[in-house]
Amino acid sequence: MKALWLLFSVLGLVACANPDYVSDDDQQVQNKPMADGAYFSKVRILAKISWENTPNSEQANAFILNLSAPSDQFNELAVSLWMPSMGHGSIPVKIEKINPTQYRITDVYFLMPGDWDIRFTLKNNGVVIDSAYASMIVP
Ligand SMILES: [Cu+2]
Repeated sequence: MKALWLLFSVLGLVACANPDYVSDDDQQVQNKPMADGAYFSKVRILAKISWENTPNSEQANAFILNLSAPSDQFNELAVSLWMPSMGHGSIPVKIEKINPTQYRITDVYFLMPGDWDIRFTLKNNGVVIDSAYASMIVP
């Protein structure tokens, strides 16, 4: 966890130190999807996935989403699954807000082994505020 924060700090410093060289490519590197979380760059919140089981395509999976800070910029979290290589999604997940920085996501069905994105969207009264996704290989 500390290593991840350090990584973000370093990326932030590099971006600030070389403002003339910041390009879309740099932005994409900074926002490169992680397997264990996602970074919402607009609201500047890191969301970390903590699996309750070893994720796999054979059963329903569940995880806790831990936000790095509470925020009053959004009042709704949407989560969906997407298999980019095949262009299809999955069954809707269930989302339960535990507290201002924690959500429990259940009924996470990866329908087949392979590459899956977990897409997160933050909304405020139905308006999309920010979005990010995690990207992982599911056995
Ligand atoms: Cu598929």
